[in-house]
Amino acid sequence: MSIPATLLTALALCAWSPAAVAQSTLIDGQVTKVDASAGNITIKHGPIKKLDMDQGMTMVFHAQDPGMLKTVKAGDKIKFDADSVNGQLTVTKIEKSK
Ligand SMILES: [Cu+2]
Repeated sequence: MSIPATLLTALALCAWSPAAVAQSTLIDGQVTKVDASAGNITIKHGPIKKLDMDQGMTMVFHAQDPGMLKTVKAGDKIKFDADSVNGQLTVTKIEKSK
């Protein structure tokens, strides 16, 4: 008995797509300031099409989880994701880039 090629292709796509999607949605940036007491982080970032930012800029984001701010410091290069949460621009994910 052999597994149909179409099924193998479907399995391969399922395994592959989450990583591809995650990579394409992260935004390149650099931390310029961390204000842990206010729960804010200032990031110099590139264009963010989904938030209508066609050009790079430096701006303050709210951190979704205050713990995020302990993993980065001013000067760090990061990849991050941001969204508008209750009308506030919020960082939902941060990864240090190498
Ligand atoms: Cu911006």
